[in-house]
Amino acid sequence: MQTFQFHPYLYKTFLFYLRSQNSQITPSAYYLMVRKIIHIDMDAFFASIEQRDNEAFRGKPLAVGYAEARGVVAAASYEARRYGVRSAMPSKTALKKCPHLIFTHGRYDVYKSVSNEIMEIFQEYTDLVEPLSLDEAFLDVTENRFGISSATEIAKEIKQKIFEKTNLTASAGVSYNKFLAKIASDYRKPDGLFIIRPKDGEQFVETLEIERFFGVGKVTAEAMHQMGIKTGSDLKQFSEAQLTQAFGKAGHTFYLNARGIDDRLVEPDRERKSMGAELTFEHDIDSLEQLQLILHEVAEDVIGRIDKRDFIGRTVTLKIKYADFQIITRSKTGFVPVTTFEQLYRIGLELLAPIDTSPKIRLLGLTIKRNDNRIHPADAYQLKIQFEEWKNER
Ligand code: TTP
Ligand code: MG
Ligand code: MG
Repeated sequence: MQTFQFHPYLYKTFLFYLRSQNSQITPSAYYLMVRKIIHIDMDAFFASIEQRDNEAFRGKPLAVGYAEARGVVAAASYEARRYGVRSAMPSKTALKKCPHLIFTHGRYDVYKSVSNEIMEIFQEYTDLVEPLSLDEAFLDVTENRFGISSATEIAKEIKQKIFEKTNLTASAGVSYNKFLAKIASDYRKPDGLFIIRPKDGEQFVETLEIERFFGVGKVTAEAMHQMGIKTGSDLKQFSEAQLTQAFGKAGHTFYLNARGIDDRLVEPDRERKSMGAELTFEHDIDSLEQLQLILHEVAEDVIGRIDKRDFIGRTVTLKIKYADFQIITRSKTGFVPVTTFEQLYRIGLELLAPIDTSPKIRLLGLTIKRNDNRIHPADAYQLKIQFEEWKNER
């Protein structure tokens, strides 16, 4: 069946638009907006590389790190894991669990170059690659360079290519959001491939231990246990208000994740956090009209510097430096990415209007900053208007 495929940002905007219309998303509407996300993670990464490059290590319990008193295990081979040896474990403990554990020192330049090799493979499919560490990344393959409609097919190909190029195995998770794709990649390790389909996501999450949820560390897990929350299904019993009261902003995330929903975008690493420009005037200025002209110039400069496909900043910051070198900044965060001169200039004017221009000013700067892409549903009503605006601008 052919489903609609949205550009990831359109997906996002549309999702919030729907929510603003009717606080509940119907399953069918959600299905129409489905994204295809893959999470790939190398198996026992450092340890597998050492086993690949040294025959003596193959099939043996191996730890990468220092065996000395204060050493810790960076990576453990699967053979070592059978004895309970894990990453971040003190070497002393590891040796107690597995007395014949072999230690070898890390070769980080080699790990980095293997990492580059796998990242290159990901890039063959899409620009939307978000590396999380040397050995793993998210890919949004909703649209991909080969027009392959099956994300599972892509995941298989990638695993194959990684093996051909590096002689190492990776595990892949395929799903419709980051949260589930990451859990899926871990589910059948090593050399695994696991798919969580949209129709199964919510049920899958019910059985999930709370420790596996995104953002649940030791402290949060303990707090949840106190509340009687052990699994996703326990978590679901709590209202959004209860969860935000207990966990602040994260509570909102837990509420959505418990329903298999995760709106975070795959954000390419090379996407800059912010892009800006500023101008120091030859002569200090105190007229608003003149500042507006300068704003015009600076805004053009900033827009000229951003790559419109990749940069999705929504926060605009105006910086003013007075003649006495005092600096003030004023920011505004909108609901759609600022990508055009008209948008940026308009927001810049709004920020400039209330600023005191009676003391002389020596510098004006303008920056667009990338945000995390969460928008609180309470703010979502605004999107209706902005969605229309955004459509017109396309
Ligand atoms: P991971 O992907 O977490 O682990 P892994 O690849 O060794 O094993 P798995 O098959 O479960 O994915 O981390 C990747 C590499 O990062 C790992 O090989 C070593 C390094 N690392 C550390 O140096 N310290 C740590 O605490 C962890 C978790 C990893
Ligand atoms: Mg790994
Ligand atoms: Mg990893």
